[in-house]
Amino acid sequence: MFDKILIANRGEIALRVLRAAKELGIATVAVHSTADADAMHVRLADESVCIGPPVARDSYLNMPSLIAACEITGADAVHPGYGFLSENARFADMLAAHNITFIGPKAEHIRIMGDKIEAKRTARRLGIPCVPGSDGGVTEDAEALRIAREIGFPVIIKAAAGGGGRGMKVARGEDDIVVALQTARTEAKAAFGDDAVYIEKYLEKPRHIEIQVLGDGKGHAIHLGERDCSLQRRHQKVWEEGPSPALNASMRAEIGDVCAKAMQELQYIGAGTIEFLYEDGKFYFIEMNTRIQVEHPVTEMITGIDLVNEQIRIAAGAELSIKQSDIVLEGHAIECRVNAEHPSTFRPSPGRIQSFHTPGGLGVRVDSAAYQGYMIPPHYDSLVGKLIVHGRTRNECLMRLRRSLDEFVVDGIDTTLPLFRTLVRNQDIQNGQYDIHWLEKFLATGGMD
Ligand code: MV4
Repeated sequence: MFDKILIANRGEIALRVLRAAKELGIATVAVHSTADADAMHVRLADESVCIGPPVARDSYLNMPSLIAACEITGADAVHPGYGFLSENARFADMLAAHNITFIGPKAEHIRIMGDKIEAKRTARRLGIPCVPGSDGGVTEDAEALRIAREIGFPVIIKAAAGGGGRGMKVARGEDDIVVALQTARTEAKAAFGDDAVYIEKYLEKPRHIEIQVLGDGKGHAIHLGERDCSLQRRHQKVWEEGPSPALNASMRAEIGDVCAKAMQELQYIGAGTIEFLYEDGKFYFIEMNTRIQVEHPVTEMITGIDLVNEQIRIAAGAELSIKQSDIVLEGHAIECRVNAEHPSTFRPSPGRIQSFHTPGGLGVRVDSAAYQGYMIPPHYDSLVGKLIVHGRTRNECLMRLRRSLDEFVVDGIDTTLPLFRTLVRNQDIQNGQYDIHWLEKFLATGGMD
């Protein structure tokens, strides 16, 4: 096992990793920018190193500073959390060259999944169902038109280097395809320095359902059920829940087994998430994330598995502590991302938290690095904390979420808590009847006015 883990992140995920490390008896090193000198992850770590100025590019994304921080403190492993360097294959390679373990998958797998064309090709080879579309990249107008006619309109053109919704163009008919292709290529080049794009059938009203997987690279891989992340705004997830209100046990087992077998074949190491669009009873692979995700607590609440503990142990060479038959999904969990934003305009609201009171009680978890008097810096994402609630049934979970939201107090800044108090009382949400466009439509039609 590792002696000391450096946590290359900040905020609630840095605390989450710190807690898992401490429970394994592993010493922790926090790193921080000058803007985060009084952050909670710095206070709770055994040691801390300042790695640069507030701008993330010069601190949390600064690979030489992070390597130096490992060498100064004698850390033998790095947990990247999510965001920042968590899916950077060069960082994984650089750590390996310095004999430091990257707590995550092989660099090769990060690289494959980072290229959305390569990811889809790999998924298809492994028997994972994909959205119909081009086999690889598309450069020529005639080729794009031929593929679009073959799969049928509407189609969507996506950047190979994109993901998370950036660089997508929908073409509804033959007249749109040339402009969509050229615009997508130009925007992809500008945003990612890579103009490679691919084409897919555009699904009109899917849900976003993702499968959590764990592999030990030693021949074992399992799935831990799904999370339904359809409630998003501008490609930012707002509310995540599991199990999905749209699935039954046999569909879950079927897609889960496909994912687990694929990860076994790939000899995937660590935690991963396979993202699907789900429409009319069918799953379509879109992307794979090779990191721990913001919404991982939903899965932890319904499985009882500590995903970060598994990540650390697997990276240290251990085998999976559980087999597929040990995974029993129990009850229902919902996560609300409480952001420092106005609840209807979503304008960021950095500033000092005047009072902070978090809900508690059976089935209630709050993952947050905030505290009374904490100054939210303007340089990073606006997450104040995650409220995760578990119940024996979805309805019990909704009622528990309602009372937890009513207990939660964050004064001094705007937060999205009022949005969640409205959503938890909404009939469509209570019925589980929503797709990826529901939230934006709700907001556009005055749902929060
Ligand atoms: C799609 C799609 C419809 N059809 N692909 C957006 C984020 C990226 N991960 C994939 N995205 C989409 N891909 C096909 N073939 C619609 C979206 C999409 C979306 C997906 C998940 C959650 C919210 C979304 C909001 C708008 C569009």
